[in-house]
Amino acid sequence: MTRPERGDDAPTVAVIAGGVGAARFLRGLVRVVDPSDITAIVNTGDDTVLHGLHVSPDLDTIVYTLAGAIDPERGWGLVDETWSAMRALERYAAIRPAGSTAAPTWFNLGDQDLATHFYRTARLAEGATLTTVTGEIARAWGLGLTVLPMTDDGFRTRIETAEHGTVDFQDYFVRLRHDVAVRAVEFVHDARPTASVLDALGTADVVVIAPSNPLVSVGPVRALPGIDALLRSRRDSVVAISPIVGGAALKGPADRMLAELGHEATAVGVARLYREIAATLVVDDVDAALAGEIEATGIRPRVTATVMADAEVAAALARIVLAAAS
Ligand code: FO1
Repeated sequence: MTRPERGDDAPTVAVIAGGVGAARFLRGLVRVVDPSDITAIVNTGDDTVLHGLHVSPDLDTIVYTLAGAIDPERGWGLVDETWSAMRALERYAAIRPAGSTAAPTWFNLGDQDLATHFYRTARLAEGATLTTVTGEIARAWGLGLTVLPMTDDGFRTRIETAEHGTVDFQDYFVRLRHDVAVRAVEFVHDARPTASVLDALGTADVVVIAPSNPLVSVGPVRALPGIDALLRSRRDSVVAISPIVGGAALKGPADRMLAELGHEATAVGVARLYREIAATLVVDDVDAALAGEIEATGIRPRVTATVMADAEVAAALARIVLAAAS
């Protein structure tokens, strides 16, 4: 791996991030920009509490991916994971009284992954902020970039489904296998962005909106007070990457969710969602024919390969994104 060049003109970059797509982009960006010049601002609307443990899936996906420790098949959790604790829980799940939610086994926490949730939960109980604990976890995994939760306050993404009422995000995503029709997305919070998030988004040379779900990954960050106004005020140096390629999401339910909530499930639909906060939308080669329609929404299209099969493709994408901002 070639080390990124540092120089007076090396840009500082803030990346608004969800989980897998953002993690893959960051894996390329750290090859192009010195990690100490990168700040990832990560969605915490997917966070959940299981077995009394605070689980932050998007933060962990980013940390594990950049540490080279992610399970490449699943895109979440650790590679070479073992599942003894989950198997041991089955004993209690079998005898749990009706109405109890003790010993949930629908959300898989691997034995090594549990250590991260133990540490995070214990440090939060000691009074540390999620920002501080996330910094400690990133340091434990040897990361050079700054990883920030979008807020230190509580924030729950809730999904209104046609068949199961309104449920927490992980109930929708994992328990119901995101295989149910979505009627609405709600953000339940009284949260503020942290000072470090506002500082990173205000001072970075370039802001990138990663190829994450615009509604449930980027949406929570945008729902925090002041974020959209800040992005609008510096729109010219904000570049978004479409997570929709050829009318489909590479991972997860973004395409179906966009359509169900009245948006177009194409790069044009993504352009409409971002045109006020970003000057450029990077779209995949397969969507080249949509460039005119994207331009007509008021955002400048940049067409290139966005499917990050490996870190080299991700690095090439990162170079193009940075060039598009300048
Ligand atoms: N996703 C699943 O589909 N099933 C799981 O059992 C599961 C467990 C899990 C544990 C830790 C973690 O950090 C992520 C986990 N995920 C699981 C992924 C997670 O639900 C999603 O990646 C995000 O919340 C959507 O961005």
